[in-house]
Amino acid sequence: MSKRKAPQESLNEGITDFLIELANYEKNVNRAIHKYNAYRKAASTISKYPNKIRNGEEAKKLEGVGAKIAEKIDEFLQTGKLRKLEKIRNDDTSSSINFLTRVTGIGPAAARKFFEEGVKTLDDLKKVEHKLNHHQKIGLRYFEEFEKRIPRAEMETMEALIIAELKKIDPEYIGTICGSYRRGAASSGDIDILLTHPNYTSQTEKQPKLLHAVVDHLESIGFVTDTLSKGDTKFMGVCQLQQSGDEDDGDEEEYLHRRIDIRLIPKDQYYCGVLYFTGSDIFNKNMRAHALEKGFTLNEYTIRPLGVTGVAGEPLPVDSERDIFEYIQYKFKEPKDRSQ
Ligand code: DCP
Ligand code: MN
Ligand code: MG
Repeated sequence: MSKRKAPQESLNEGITDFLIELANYEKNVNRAIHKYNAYRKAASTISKYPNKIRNGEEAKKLEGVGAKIAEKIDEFLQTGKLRKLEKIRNDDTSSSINFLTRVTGIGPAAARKFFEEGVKTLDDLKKVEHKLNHHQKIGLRYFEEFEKRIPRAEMETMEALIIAELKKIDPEYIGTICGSYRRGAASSGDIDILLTHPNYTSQTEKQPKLLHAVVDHLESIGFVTDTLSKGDTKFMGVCQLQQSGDEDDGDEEEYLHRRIDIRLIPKDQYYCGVLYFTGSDIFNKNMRAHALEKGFTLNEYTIRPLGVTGVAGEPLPVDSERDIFEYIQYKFKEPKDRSQ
């Protein structure tokens, strides 16, 4: 999971930027996840709108844009700013809490707790390092590096390396780099890897070794540098590409440390996992809503039919992403068209 989303590029960038800033404020400071979702949804529809929005009335015709957001759009277009945002930016509590949540491992609740203890800045955090848990300490150590997005070319190099190493451990591993990279993004916030193996299904025993063998191997070649958390099916950590020897003229820049998530998924649930972790989160929400309308419940593991009483039945067999789209009669979308 990456913390900082790429800014939306569109004709209406000013509007989508302020909506995303408001969304983050609602999530991090107020812990109002519904408001966060509402602002994100409005920003997403507006970023897809092909014309330059002239006023709130025009925006209100779009899905997810209500009267209150339309009003803010009018204020922004007329004055070039938003009083609400100016206030939030100038408010010590809001700006400090918002800042602290940029450290991986510090969520809205921890940020508020630190703030109440007088901890507001990176320097403050360094002074109370003993109060941070392991995840937060790593977040602090690599703060500047994790703030930088990963260029697609570097993602491609990491993909090639990871897939090649997987095959060395066991040629039967199946791995897919999902997230924004799979959607074709020019840059990504982190690396999201999904992993499965034909010997591992929801009917067999848990096989944490399948995950740990990969993590240990990536560590042994110096690619994985730190662990944030490691469970039976999910690894969260840090990785770094090594500079290749050939262009070693001394002033070569080192690669940055990057956030990496690896998930091990039973083979029969793999494509529901790939679909979910390819996202975007907004696309997932819309597709789930559509599934419900068609009488199915869809999550990161399975798709199941809903009976007349609303009780979910047995998982349906899935052998590809397309299967899932077909069950719910949803027009197939290539990953690059799944931003909403
Ligand atoms: N996801 C989701 N809902 C969430 C979090 C994640 O549906 N609340 C899914 C969709 C995301 C995917 O998981 O695309 C990966 O999560 P990331 O936070 O890594 O998001 P992206 O990879 O899309 O963007 P980024 O480039 O910022 O990493
Ligand atoms: Mn991620
Ligand atoms: Mg990602």
